[in-house]
Amino acid sequence: MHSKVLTFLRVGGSNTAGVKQGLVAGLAALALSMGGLTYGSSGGKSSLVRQASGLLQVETLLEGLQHPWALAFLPNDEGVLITERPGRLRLWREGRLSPALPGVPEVYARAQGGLLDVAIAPDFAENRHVYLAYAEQDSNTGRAGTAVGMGRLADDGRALENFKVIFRQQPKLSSGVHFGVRLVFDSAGHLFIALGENNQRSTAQDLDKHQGKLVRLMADGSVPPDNPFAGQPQTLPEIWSYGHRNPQGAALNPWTGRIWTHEHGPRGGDEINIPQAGLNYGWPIATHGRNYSGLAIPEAVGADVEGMEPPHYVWEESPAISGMAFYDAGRFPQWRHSVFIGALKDRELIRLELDGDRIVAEERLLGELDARIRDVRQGPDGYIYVLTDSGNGALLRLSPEPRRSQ
Ligand SMILES: [Ca+2]
Repeated sequence: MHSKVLTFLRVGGSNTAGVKQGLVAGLAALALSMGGLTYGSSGGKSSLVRQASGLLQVETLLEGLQHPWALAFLPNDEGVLITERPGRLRLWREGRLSPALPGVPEVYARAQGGLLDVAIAPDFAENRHVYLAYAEQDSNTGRAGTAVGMGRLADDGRALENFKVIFRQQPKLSSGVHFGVRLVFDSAGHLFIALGENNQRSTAQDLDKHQGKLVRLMADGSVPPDNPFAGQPQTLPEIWSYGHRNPQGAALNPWTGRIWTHEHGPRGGDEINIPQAGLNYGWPIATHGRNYSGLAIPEAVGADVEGMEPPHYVWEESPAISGMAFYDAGRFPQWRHSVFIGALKDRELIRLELDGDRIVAEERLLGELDARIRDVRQGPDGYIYVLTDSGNGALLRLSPEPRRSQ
């Protein structure tokens, strides 16, 4: 809202090693004026987006991905793991993309299903554990649900070994939609799994089902004894919070240590929540959204219902949000204390400015790319990385001004 994107021009990636900054700026200005297209130091296309706060460089590091869904950075410059929804896990390292890693489980790759999120263990350096979330089909009923497992990244990043399922959404109710799903660890090492309600609305309120829940596990899949419903009858002990619809964003707030999630509303009512133990986040009884037909959700009582938590932030019109990253690095000083969220329907990158937990401004970026944005992360180098969702999906890197080579 404050720094609307004004123009978008393809320009020369002029950040060759050793070129002085002034020359870089000069070439960038020349390329801007010419509207030319060349390749950056990454070997990919490079563009500049002008916004109120200055120029934003957008480098296409990688293209040709088939519906990429998530990325996870490995430590020590070991590269970036990328999932593709049809069922491939690949490693991008030093400008090269690996073939599909062997050892990934079979996935239910239909409609919204497939290989979805990827996360690395907080103690990856010791155990090399990689976590995958994916859609899995029940061969008896034909219905599908979300599953999570972990394996060991072996053979110098060329294979996943000893993959073991540590969580299965029960029961399986999806005929292809609303699997969620995002994985995130808190600073104590708990694994949170944000699960969709499989488009079975009322199940989000059922504590004996995993649909529409945020689940909290130990890293090995066991249930933490202090989970809010552990030991209670007719409830599933993995549940942390409930009443969620279809969450596709979850991230650890680095300033508070609390997990934030977001979820798709139906028509309207996409929301951000800061889920607390044992609380009800409303769906489908409390919602700002309506059915796609325009009619009210049958179970809905209103936007705010007593005993249910209102969203921390809500979009009355749905951008269709996916992926979430808090930004706390120094590359974009003006964007510190922001949270970035991808938008699939609105085809933009959303930046929300924070004052404490409060969201005080919303800015839309990258609209000129006209791309569905599926995931966004802060890289270990402090730049912002984005995945676009299509049959020719891309990995993009955002940096301020023409990015300076080392
Ligand atoms: Ca809600």
